[in-house]
Amino acid sequence: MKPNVVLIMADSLAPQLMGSYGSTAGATPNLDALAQNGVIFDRAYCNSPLCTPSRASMMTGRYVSEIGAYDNVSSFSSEVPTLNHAFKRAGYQTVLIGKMHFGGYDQYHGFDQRLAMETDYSTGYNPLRPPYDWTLPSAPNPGGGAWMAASYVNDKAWDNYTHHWDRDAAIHKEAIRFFSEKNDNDPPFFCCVSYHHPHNPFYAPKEIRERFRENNFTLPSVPSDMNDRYGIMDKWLNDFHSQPEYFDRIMAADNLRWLYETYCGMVYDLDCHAGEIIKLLKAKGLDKNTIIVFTSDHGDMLGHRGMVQKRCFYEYSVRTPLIFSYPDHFPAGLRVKQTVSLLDLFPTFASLAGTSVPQELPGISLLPEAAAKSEIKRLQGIPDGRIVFAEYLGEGVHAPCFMAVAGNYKYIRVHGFEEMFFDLENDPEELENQIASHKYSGIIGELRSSVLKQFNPDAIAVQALENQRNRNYILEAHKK
Ligand SMILES: [Ca+2]
Repeated sequence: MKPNVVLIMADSLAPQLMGSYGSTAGATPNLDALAQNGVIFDRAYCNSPLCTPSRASMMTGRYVSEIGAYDNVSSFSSEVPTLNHAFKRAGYQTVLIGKMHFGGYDQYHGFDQRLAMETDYSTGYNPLRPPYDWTLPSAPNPGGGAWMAASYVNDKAWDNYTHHWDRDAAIHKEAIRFFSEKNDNDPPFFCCVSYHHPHNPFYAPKEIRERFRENNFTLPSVPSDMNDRYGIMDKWLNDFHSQPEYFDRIMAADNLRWLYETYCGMVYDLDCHAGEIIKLLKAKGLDKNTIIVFTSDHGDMLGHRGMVQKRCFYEYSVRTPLIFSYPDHFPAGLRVKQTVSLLDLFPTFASLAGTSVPQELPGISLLPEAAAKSEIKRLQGIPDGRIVFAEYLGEGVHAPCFMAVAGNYKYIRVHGFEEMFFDLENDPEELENQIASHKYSGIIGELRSSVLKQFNPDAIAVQALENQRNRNYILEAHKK
């Protein structure tokens, strides 16, 4: 009997705020228990730290430059197979409950059914979304305004912003109904329940926020010369996010406390929802034959390095939680240190469903790691030092940007402009760019070659700019 797969997704959840990843905030008791009974991937990365591209790349198992899903507006072709098609070929029902932020007309991409569908993001290709143009000077987001750095300041503007809260409640209601109606002799299903929390703007009801009042958060702080440490990509993104205007207000101790209390309140709400799903699956007897996977599309900088939002390749932005739970099949409490990425979900799910992938994909099945500890040595494991890549080809930057991470080393390439290199073990806050350090020249060389072997930055720049030009042409047409 094929196992059901339930993928629970957060949006913008930095794993660093979860108990199972070391946080003491206590925002994730249910997800921590899931991790304790399952396999937790310590070093999981998304492959493009922004909603639409991250999700498109996760769903297709391919890099966004290959499928044209560059930013939050661009679409990818309905002819690119997704992991849904793998499930469907194996006889699964495929259901999406909640958010997926697909760009373009195809809002299904192989999902049989969508419940609690987005109402605000992308209910079809909207050519009137603000255009992005890498050839224009660095500037604040033309369409973002209050959603950028301003939303990281406690100025009461968001005190009554209940949209994400309400939408998540609606998504959750559909999820509970869906699982309530399932029985263990039904055909297998793949169900993705995808919430908004803890995506900014930040709002949590007072009583939820106050749960975290006494917590001794380690709040981010930056050195006084932080401005000199920013690379070109940081400066572009800070401009795009209007970070310079709000930096002092964001980084004030009182404000950071509010930010972390509220963020944890949103994470807590998400955790309660996940907990109810897990409990319901158990009550229905579905837990024995259901794999639960938990992840997020990317994280949020939350003031680390003085930055906000995502889009960049620092740990708070590009890392994601990744937990697999399949009691009696996967080992309990296995912590995988190896670098993995969301591209690995497609091959993993295809092998769980017992079907093939459509073509050679860059990801690998994580099942060897998820199998019993004693079996790992026998199975073909993930080679040490595996390099994981990410791209950023969206709004706010002005050239293709790439990341390669292997072990504790991270290489960033802003094509045609700059390279950066960080030793995450000695410098977890990523404050010391070691690109010129002789000590690391060998590793830097290897990571640089790996990026240039994996991607063709010049060709990607041409494609991305052409895509922007075409969309701007259409936008102008619609304005007449
Ligand atoms: Ca997102």
